[in-house]
Amino acid sequence: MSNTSLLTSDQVKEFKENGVLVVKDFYNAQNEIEPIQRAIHGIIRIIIEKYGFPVIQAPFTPETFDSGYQEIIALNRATGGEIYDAVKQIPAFIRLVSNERHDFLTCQLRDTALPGIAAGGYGIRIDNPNEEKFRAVWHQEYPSQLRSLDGLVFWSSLVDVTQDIGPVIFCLGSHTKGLVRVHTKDPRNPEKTSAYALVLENEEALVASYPQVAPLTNPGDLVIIDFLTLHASGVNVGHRSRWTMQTRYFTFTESTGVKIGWKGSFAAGIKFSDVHPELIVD
Ligand SMILES: O=C(O)CCC(=O)C(=O)O
Ligand SMILES: [Fe+2]
Repeated sequence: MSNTSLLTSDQVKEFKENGVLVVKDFYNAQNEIEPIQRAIHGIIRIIIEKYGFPVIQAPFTPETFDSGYQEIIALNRATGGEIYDAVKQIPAFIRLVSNERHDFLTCQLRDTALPGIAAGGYGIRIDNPNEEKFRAVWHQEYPSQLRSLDGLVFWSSLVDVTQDIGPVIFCLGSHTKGLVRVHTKDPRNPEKTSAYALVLENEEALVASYPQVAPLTNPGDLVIIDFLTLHASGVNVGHRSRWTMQTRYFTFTESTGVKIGWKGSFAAGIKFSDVHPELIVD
C-alpha cells in the first residue's frame, strides 16, 4: 500500500515545508461530490416539510444543493443543528471519508503502512454568515483530535470558497516548531466550548511570525493539513453558508500515538488536559 504514490515529489516537498498542500481536482466532482450534495438537498427538503417552513427550494443542481438553508436557519436556527448532525451520516460522505486514496496519501506522506481514520474526526462543517460560536480560532489539530501526532486533515469544500465566505487561513511552516501550549478558556469568546475554547499561548505574536495563506478552492479540490499546522477559520461575511468536509487520518505507527493508546480528544469525551497536562498553560 505504501508504494501507491498519488502525489508528485514536488507536492510532497511542498507539504513537508509548508504543513499544508492544495491538490486541485483530487476528487471526481460528479461521482464523488455530487451524490453528497444531492443527499443534503434531500435532507433540507425533509426539514422544510417537517416544520412547515414557507420556503421554496430550488431544484437540485451542484450549485443549488443548499437552496432553502439560509431561509430555514433565519426562521429557526436549531433546525440548522439538526441538518448538521444528519449530513455526516450520508453514505456517499462516509464512502469519501474512507476512500482508499486517503489511505494512500497518509502512507505516502507519513511513510507508514498503517493509516487510521480518527473516529468522530469526520464531518461536514456549515459555517454560517456572521456567526462566531463555531468558528475555529487559531489552533493545531492535535489537541482537538489526538490519535497520533502525525495526523492529517483532508479538507474540501462543497461550495466555491470565495474571499467573502471566509477561507481557512494557514501559517506556513508552523508545523515544524512542534506543539504549542494552550489555555483552555477563551475570555474573548465565553460562548465557545470544548475544542473551540482552546487558545494558543502567545497567539497573536506567534501567528504574526509566519507568512499566511488562505487558499480559495472549489468542490473537488483537496487541502491536506498537518496536525501541527496553525490554522483558523476565516470570517464568513458573505450571504451563503460555507459547507466543507473534514476527514482526519492518523498513523498507528507514530510513538506518541502508541503511548496514548491512540486516544481521541473532545469528540471522544476525553479531556485533553488529562492526556497532556504538560501542554496546558492555565
Ligand atoms: O473549515 C474551517 O473553518 C476550519 C477547518 C479546520 O479547522 C479543520 O478542518 O481542521
Ligand atoms: Fe482544524
